[in-house]
Amino acid sequence: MLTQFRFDLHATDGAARLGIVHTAHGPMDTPAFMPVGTAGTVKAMLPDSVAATGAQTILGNTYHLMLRPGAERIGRLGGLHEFMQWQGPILTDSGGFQVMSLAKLRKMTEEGVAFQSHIDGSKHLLTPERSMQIQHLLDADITMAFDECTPFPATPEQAAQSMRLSMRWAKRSKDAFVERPGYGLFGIVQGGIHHDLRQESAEALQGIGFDGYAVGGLAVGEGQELMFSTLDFTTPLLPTDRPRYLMGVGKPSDIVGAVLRGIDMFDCVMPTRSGRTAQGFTRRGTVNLRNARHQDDPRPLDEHCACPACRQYSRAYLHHLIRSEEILGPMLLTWHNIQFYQDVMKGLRQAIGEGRVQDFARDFLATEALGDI
Ligand code: PRF
Ligand code: ZN
Repeated sequence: MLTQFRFDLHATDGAARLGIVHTAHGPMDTPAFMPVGTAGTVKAMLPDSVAATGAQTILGNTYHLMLRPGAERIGRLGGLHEFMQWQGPILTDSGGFQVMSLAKLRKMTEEGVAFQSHIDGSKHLLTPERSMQIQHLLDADITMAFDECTPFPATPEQAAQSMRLSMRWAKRSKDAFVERPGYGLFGIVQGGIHHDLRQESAEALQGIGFDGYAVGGLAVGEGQELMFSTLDFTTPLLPTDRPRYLMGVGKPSDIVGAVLRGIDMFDCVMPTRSGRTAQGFTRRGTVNLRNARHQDDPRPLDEHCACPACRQYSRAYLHHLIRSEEILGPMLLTWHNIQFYQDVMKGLRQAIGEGRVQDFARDFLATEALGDI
């Protein structure tokens, strides 16, 4: 029997939700954090190590993979799961967001975005139809609609124009998406920080009909307070029987706050990127392992963590690896940070299941604010 793409909502606690997304490559317990594997690798991690942290789904990027090694090549080699040896679900971003932040000489029209590669200057055109085709070649379990992430700040007129273009692209994405059992397509709500535009966008997407709904255009410089207030009026506009995904978020406190506001899925480069720059997440906030205060410290980075970096090594050793620019330093810190994020998600899921997510959030934020000792 083929798995149908499905979202089961198991419990709610206030606006927070406990559920499971079922995909062709297995389930994802929600709220979920999906580590970023932009270029066909979660940087510095073997796929088995990523899975060992409890991560069930990883993210891939249309933009990067179409440029190198090419979507058709990955397709011929059996798809992204086979290529990178990740057995679980893969969600791919549609490319629009990355084109705007990375590509050179971009030209956006109704048709799509023409741009030059940041790698070799080669010319490309990304349209909703081509983005769907690429995500199919990659064999993404969850395909994202092609959108424009409205920059912040934007005038209400700019935000409206940008959102309406994304809604026309969302319709073209849906028309080009090939339905297959276990595979889903998510629409992306845009509209900046404007209530009326978010509502128009949420309604337009539900009129088209998607398997899940992402909130895009946040965490682009507006700050946590505006992001939370935008979520406060946006998530109630979304159907309760479909997963909700907050794109590119975020810090642990952003995630905890967004789960309280009804978000089910997250991705962010923060745990992986900061792991490569010597930053470690702990229950008492972040720690910079490059700092000399760690050089004689025999304690683990986080005594509550069961990852290899914390189970076997001292802060002094991690500090030594960073200072010596040894490859094992970023490897261990990345593993730890992904483990930390997965432990936060597991804590949130347990708390929602037991009806104590408000207490969990309060304790989490209070402990984080204590700072490292
Ligand atoms: N759209 C897409 N990808 C994204 C975003 C978006 O708005 C964001 C915004 N935080 C991150 N990644 N397609
Ligand atoms: Zn650890």
